[in-house]
Amino acid sequence: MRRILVLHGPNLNLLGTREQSVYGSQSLDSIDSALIKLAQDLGVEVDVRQSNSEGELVNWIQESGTGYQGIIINPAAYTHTSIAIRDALAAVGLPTVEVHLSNIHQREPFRHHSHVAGVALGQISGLGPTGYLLALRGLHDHLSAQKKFKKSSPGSRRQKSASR
Ligand code: CA2
Repeated sequence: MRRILVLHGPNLNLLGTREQSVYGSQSLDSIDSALIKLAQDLGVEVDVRQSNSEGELVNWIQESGTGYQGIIINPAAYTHTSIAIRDALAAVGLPTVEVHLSNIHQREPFRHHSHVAGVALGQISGLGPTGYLLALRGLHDHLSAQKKFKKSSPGSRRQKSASR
């Protein structure tokens, strides 16, 4: 079964308890439950983790090279500071979707730059908890398309050259 690693960065464990005007009222547990439910519907497995530590996130990204096919990550404040997380994602090379609850481009200038965006398949920002669900659907579609392409491309190339 396809396995997706979902990583939440620092302070996201506080969701629903403070700053509700920025991040909404939903708790991290309830976001995770909705993701797990969608994953079941799609027939994929999600492994969901949260850490306040940059090193722990880097270790998890490195370890995902075996046994996982994609990553969904909200690096939280590390989005704007962590070259280590970007380098780990680039090293592992798994398709990665970056998610932000708030629209980082409408906020303070220091939140406008993401170190992760340049190595991500895509970024979803500003759609609240729905962003995680869209990320899972998008990653699932991407992996399915990749699989189809890998299966069909050598054969179709052979067919094309044979018919010339
Ligand atoms: O919008 C997002 O998802 C962010 O990644 C959230 C980060 C922020 O540093 C990024 O610029 C954008 C902050 C997460 C902190 O979450 C809290 C939740 C409740 C109360 C306090 C912080």
